[in-house]
Amino acid sequence: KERVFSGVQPTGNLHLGNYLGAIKRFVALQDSYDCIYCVVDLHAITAQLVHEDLKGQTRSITAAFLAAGIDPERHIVFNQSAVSGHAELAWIFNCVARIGWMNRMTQFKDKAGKDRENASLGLLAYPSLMAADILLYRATHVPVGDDQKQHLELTRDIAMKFNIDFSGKIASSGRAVETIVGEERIDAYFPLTEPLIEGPAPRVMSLRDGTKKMSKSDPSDLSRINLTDDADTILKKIRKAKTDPDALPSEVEGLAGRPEAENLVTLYAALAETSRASVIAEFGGRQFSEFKPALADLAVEKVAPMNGEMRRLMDDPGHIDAVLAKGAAKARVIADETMADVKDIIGFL
Ligand code: AQP
Repeated sequence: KERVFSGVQPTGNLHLGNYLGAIKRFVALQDSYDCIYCVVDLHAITAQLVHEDLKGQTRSITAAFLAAGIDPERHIVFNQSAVSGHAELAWIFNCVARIGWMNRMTQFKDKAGKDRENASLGLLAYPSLMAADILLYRATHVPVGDDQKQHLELTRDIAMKFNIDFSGKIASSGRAVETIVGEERIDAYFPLTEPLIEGPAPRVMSLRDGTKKMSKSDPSDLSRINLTDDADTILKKIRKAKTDPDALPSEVEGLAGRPEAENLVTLYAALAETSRASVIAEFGGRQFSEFKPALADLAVEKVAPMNGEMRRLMDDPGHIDAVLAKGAAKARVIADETMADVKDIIGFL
């Protein structure tokens, strides 16, 4: 079976964007791939070094994985810092990647803001660590939201450069995984990972501004629906969601140029597991005052069971820690093998 890797940062409450753009897809891929799902705590310290409760956040993301339906027995669930290969391979990739590649990343520009000189070096090197996460397991597919597309292209660039720079050694190591047919044929060690960005809602937008993505770090809690929100909070947030004054259009095409309306219809469709066209067939021509309560009821119906299960799991942190430790042991077996190969290919004694 081909291998899937993806990660989520323990940097705050998970929201519907994380769920619909990533975690729901993680669950669906379990039947067709060997899956490795990671709570990426090393990434969490790139933008902000000190966290009040990093352990609690790590357990909470793990609880969300399990509550959503990820099976840690059949697949691997662990936290990144428990497997040292991530940091080790990231260092090597820091020497493969070029500074110019990192400087072009839009996430770095957004997160560093105007004061770039003061951003952590880790924030600049974030995509290098992400490439290490994926390639440590030689994963072939990575399910992510649309915001991660550029980082995945960089992962491919890093894999390609490593494969080319060390092609002779890779060929003689007997560990080549594939031969790339392009301008030239080379023996590759790392696969060129495919992003899996399709899915019902690869880019969920903020409830306060339809042009910004729904984000954990948005200062306004009204901008997102957290998986931990109760029914009243969800109702309130959807009631207050920004919209334009017009009714919903009678055709899907009518959503163009109406980002807030488009976002709410996309959310409804993703939650109901239907198409936007059928949402419009049902609600087209109706006012937001009618559509919003229906959307809120649906969101509550979908979020509440997961919320309950997360709370139940969080009552037993010992169990969550045991799941992570077991997952890390399984991950380490694959990671150690890759690191031994990589060290040999580079020529470390
Ligand atoms: N709005 C979104 N729509 C669809 N998918 C999304 N993802 C994040 N936001 C959206 C996807 O969720 C996965 C885990 O995200 P992460 O925590 O690793 O990364 P992030 O992009 O930093 O998440 P946030 O919530 O947006 O946090 P901040 O505010 O720190 O930027 C990823 O697959 C991501 O694509």
